[in-house]
Amino acid sequence: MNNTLLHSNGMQIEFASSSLPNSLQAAAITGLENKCKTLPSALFYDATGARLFEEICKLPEYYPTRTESTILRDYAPLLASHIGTDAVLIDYGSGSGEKAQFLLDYLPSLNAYVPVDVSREQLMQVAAERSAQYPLLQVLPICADYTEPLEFPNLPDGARYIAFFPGSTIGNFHPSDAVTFLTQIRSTIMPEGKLILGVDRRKHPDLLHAAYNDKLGLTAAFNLNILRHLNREMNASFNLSHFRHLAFFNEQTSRIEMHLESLVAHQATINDKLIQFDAGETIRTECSYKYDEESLSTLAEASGFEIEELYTDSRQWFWIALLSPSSSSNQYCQETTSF
Ligand code: AVI
Repeated sequence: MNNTLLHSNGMQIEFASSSLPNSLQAAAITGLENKCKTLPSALFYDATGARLFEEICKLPEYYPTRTESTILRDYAPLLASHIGTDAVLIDYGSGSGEKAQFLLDYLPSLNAYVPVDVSREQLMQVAAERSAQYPLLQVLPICADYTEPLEFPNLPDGARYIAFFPGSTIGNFHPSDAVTFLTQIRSTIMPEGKLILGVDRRKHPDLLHAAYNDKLGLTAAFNLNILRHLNREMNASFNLSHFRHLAFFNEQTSRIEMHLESLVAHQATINDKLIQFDAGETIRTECSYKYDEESLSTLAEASGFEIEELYTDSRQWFWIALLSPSSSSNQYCQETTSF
């Protein structure tokens, strides 16, 4: 059965049955119709993409996951002392729940652990595992897209909320969207809560280049898989051999950009729409912003936070930032945010 969605330009868009939400399908088509073609990074994560990403995290060149884990392991006792007693830990995009595990071991008096993830199966598995591991802990899983405003049923009154957003996924948000998301977190944890945020630091472009152009070609496979996903879920006809993976550090915007470059002039269809490609034309599939102290402070301030602590690793490649809502009222304007 086909579904329809009203596009912002007033046109009706038809969607074939698909496990992809209509909004994501609409964003894919709008992005491909742009002069500079883009696709939403959320499309990376079908089952194959999720598996490839897990493998990328183990690659020698891909330092963020390992580095963040080192910081979490080293500073967990200190982070636990900031979290204090009787807190509720909200794990945004809990995934396999591995990262929160570093903290949970040091939080015997946590009031509740709230993993939030769209993948119901993985969420329920994490919830079951944590309940078994910590029989006195309330585990309250929420199956949702964490970028949407969340409803938190059954949370204890008067508890302090600690938001946990590791993985440097904040880097995959455009800075203005990062402000919107962090502002939303701030209103959830107000007035006494804290945010523990994983942030990838700006570093030498060669290191960044290697991390997104690994020798085994897993990042290239991860990038190209987005087209396979669209072929399956949106009745698209992309020929993967007409594209190549392209990733580079854009110094001006301080972000890694991943693109798929069309090697030849050709056409493809998606949900019966014809998309033309010139030779050398690209689809931008992901941005991964790398922060320095100034841009991180700007982001924190624009979202109504102040930086309490910055924990880093011996090579200074990554931060676990501890943020608290700033005391002044939120009078920040997103348009003034520049990075
Ligand atoms: C999920 N995210 C933090 C990863 C990153 O590094 O931006 C996604 C990724 N893309 C390519 N490799 C990993």
